[in-house]
Amino acid sequence: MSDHPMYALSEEHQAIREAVRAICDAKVAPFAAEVDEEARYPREAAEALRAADFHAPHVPEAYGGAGADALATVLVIEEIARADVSASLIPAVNKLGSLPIMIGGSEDLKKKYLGRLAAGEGFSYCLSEPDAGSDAANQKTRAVRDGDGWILNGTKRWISNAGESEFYTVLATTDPDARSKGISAFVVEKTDPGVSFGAPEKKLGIKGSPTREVYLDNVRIPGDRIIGEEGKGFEYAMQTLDHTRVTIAAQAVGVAQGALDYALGYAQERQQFGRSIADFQGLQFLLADMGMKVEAARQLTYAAAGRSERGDSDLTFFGAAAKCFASDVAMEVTTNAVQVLGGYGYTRDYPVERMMRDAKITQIYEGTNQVQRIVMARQLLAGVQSTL
Ligand code: COS
Repeated sequence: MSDHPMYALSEEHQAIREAVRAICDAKVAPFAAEVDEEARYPREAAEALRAADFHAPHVPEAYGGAGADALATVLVIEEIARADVSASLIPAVNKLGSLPIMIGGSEDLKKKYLGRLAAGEGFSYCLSEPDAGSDAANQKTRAVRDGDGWILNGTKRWISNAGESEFYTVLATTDPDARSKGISAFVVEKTDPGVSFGAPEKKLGIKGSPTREVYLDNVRIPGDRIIGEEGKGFEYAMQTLDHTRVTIAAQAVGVAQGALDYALGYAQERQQFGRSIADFQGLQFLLADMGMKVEAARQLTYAAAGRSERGDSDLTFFGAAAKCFASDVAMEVTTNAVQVLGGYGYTRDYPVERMMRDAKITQIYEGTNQVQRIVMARQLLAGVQSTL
């Protein structure tokens, strides 16, 4: 038998969780309400995460990054989301934006852009468009060859951290008749002439993470900015989502844990009928269900992270399952946390209504939970078996 702990986090992984939690207690949680209220970028969190190398922990050491494995990256994102989901988009979006390069990019692209990401410049992912949401292959953004380079035109919508990020992975069609086989991926820089941004969307939650349109107006980029092969962009985009849906599951677990922790504390302090409300079995059952579901979501998420790290053949199923299950749990648990706090939970004087609003996006982005169910069913019907 190996001396590896059976079904337990390694000491290294536990140490990462503790380190992130300490930073979040000091530099993320204290600003979360203000960031939400003012719908402003979480600068304090961004600086603290950058200083500790938790802003883009997935970047390999060979490119100047922290070299965190997929499970460690999940732990970082989960812990940040426990304090503030908006701030957890910093490492999550940086992984999403740069993963296409890690999957399909040339060594030169990796050296150039992963190094700058590790040094603190952000990376966003531009797949969605006004008419390409769930139907991601319906790309209208066009990339046309121009001598040695490419010219890009189009509108990308719902782009997380747009304007903050220095770099953008842009999916565009290079052959409009070929649907998914005619899509290619490119790196666009914020400072490329012709790049501009729409007004920040006015959102229900994750107000600290700017969501804006990205406009590409005759943006000319050099030929070496194509990621991998022409026509393979959709494949890279889908492979990327297989991995990053695990990070959305991590956000969901984190925000659910944050809401549960708050509800547990409140239930023991709040007195009604001459005793703490935690003494009532009706509330105990609610809390028990919340704890049980958070833990089930966490286990599925960590199992998916292992598959992401190893590149297992059932990652597509596990990424979709973890994201779908954990985000449904996050919505239920945060809603029930509001219920535990009663009228107080419904006000902005307490953090649980923010957590409930923030949780909602995890059921929507990186593929709606309806799309996740399509992905899971296709995998099951194709006979994909669990690698365990
Ligand atoms: N890994 C590798 N290749 C994949 C893949 C994956 N996970 N998923 C699809 N592909 C490939 C397919 O194999 C197919 O190639 P072949 O024709 O050679 O088999 C090609 O990509 C097209 O796939 P498919 O036919 O399944 O595409 P659909 O148009 O039916 O779309 C869904 C599939 C709906 C699953 C996809 O569009 C999707 O994930 N939509 C949601 C997008 C999303 O998450 N948006 C959020 C943006 S980030 S906030």
